[in-house]
Amino acid sequence: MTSNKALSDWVAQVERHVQADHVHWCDGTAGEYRDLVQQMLRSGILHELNQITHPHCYLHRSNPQDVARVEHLTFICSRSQDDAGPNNHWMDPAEAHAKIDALFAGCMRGRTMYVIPYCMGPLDSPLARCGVEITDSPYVAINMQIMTRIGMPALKRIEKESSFVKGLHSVGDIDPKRRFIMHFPEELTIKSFGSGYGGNALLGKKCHALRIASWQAKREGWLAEHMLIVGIENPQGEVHYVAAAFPSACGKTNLAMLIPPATHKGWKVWTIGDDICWMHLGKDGRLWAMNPEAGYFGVVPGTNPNTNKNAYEMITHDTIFTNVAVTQDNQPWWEGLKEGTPIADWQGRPYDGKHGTAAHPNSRFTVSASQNPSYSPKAEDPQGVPISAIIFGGRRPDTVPLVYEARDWIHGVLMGAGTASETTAAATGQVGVVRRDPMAMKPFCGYNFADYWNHWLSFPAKSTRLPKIFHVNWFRQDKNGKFLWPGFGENLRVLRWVLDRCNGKAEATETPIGYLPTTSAIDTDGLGVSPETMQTLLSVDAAKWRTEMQALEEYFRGFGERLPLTLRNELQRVTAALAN
Ligand code: SAT
Ligand code: MN
Repeated sequence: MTSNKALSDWVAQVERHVQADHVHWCDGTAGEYRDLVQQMLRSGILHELNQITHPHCYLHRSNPQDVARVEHLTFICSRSQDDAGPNNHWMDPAEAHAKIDALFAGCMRGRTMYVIPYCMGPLDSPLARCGVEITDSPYVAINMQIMTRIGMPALKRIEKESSFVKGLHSVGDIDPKRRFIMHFPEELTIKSFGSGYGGNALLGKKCHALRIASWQAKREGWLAEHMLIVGIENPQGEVHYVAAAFPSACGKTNLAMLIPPATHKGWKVWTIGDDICWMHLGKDGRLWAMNPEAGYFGVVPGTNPNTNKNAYEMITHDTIFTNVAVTQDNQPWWEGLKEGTPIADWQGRPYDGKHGTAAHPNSRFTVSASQNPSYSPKAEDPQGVPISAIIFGGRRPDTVPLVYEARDWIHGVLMGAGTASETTAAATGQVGVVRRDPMAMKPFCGYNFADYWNHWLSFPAKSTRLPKIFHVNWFRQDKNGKFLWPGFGENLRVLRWVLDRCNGKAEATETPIGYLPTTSAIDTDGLGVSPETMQTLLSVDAAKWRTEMQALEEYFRGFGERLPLTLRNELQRVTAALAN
C-alpha cells in the first residue's frame, strides 16, 4: 500500500501483533466516509438522527465509563523522568511498551484495523506535520477524517518526507482498568488503549499536535500551544490576529467564532482555529500561527443562537454528535437549547429530569471547519497568520481582573505560567476546583514545564517584534455567584482594548500585576454593566494577589533547580511591587 518501508514494516508488525481480521487503508474519500457510517449504523455504533431537520447527522453513545480524557492514565515515557517533569505522569519507556504491548496482543481479532495517514496543517504548508494512526475504531476513523486531512495526499507527503508520528490505538474492551494513553516523544510514538473518547483516541489532536509536537517544537525553536486563533476585522477592514489559551471547556470555541454584538456594526470575527495553535518565528520577526486541525471537536451543552450562532448553525448538518440527548422526533438535544424536550438521555435511557442532565456535560460535536460561517480563508494559508496579541485566561470566580497586560514578554511568561482555572467536565475528576494550569497546557505539555518556560523565555533574544501578552477572566462572580461580565459576543469589547494597546491607542494604568484598562478605556456603550461593576472587574486587591503570588511561588518550588532563574526573579519583582 505504500512505498515507505518504515511505514509498511510498522503496519505489518502491528498487524501480526494485534491479529486483525482485515486491514483497511483509509483513502479519505467521501465514499469511504459514507460506507463507514452505513456500517456503524448497522452495528449500532451510530444512530441516525432526524435526517430532515439534521441531514447527515449521527449520534454516538459512549460507554458511560469513557466520556472524558483520563489524565491519571496519561503518561509521558521519555528516557529521563526529569524530562517529563513534575507536571506529567512518567513511566520508563521499556516498562511502558511492555505493559501496553501486552494489552494490544491479539486485541483486534475479529476486527478491522484502519490505517489512517493524516496531516496536521494544510497539506502544502511547510509548517504541517504528518502522522499515521492505526485504530480498530471506525468511529475514530470518521472523526479523524473530519478533524485532520487524511488519506492519499497525506500518505504522499509521508512518502516524500519519510518522518511521521506513529499512533497505535485500540478501544480494547473499554475497561478503565485496562486503559493507558502513552507517549514516547523520543520515538515519535503514541500508544493508546482502552478508550474511544476524542482526546484519548483521536491521536492527531492532543497526543500528537500538543504533547509530541510541544516536544519537537522545543527542540526546533517553535511553539505548539493549546490556543484558539482568531482574526478581528474592524470597520476599516483591517484584520488583526490573536492567539488565546484557555483550559478545556472554558469557551475557546465560542471566542473563536464570536459574533459581534448589535452595537458593533462593521466588525467581523474570522476563525482560524478553536483549540490548537502552532507558531513559528517568521523572517520578519513576527510570530506566525497555524491551526493544525481541520475540524472542531466542541462542547455541545450551552450552544444556542445567543451564545454561539455560528456553531449552532454549523451543527445542523453533517455532524457527529457524541453523548447528547434526543427528542421525540429524534433531534439532538442538550442543556441550553431553548426549544425541544428530551425524551432519552445521553445513555439512551428514558429521560425523566430526575437523574442528572439529559446530555452529558462533556458531550461533543465533530464537524468540519469548512461548515463554520466565520471560517477564515487564511486558515488554509501555508504560512499561517501573524499574531498581534497572545491572551491567557482561566475560569476564576475572584481575584483575577477582566483583562490586564504584561509589561513585557518575560512578565507575560510569568502571567501564563501563573494561569489557574476551575476544572471542568472535559477531564475525569472533580469539577469546579481551582488548579494551576500554566498556559492551559497542564494536561498537554509533553515535557518538563520548567524547560517549557525556558523555551518561552528564549524568544526575546530571537526577535524584537513579538506579540504583546495579556490575561483575561470572563468568569468573575459577585457574592451570590452571579457572573459580573456578560461574556460571549461582548468579549469583543475587551479584544478591542487588547488590539488598541497593540497599536498604541488605548489607555492603561500601571499596577503591580501589569497594565489595566482605565475605567473608561473599555467601551461599555449599550452594555448595561454599571461603572461600579466595571470598577470591580478592573481592580487589583493587593492582599489577594500576595496570596496568589505565594501560591505560585510554592507551585514553582516543585520544579526545583530546573525552574528558570529569570522566572523566579520576575515573580520576586511582582511580589515586591505588591508589598509597596
Ligand atoms: O481533549 S479533547 O479534545 O477531547 C477535549 C478537550 O479537553 O479540549
Ligand atoms: Mn482543548
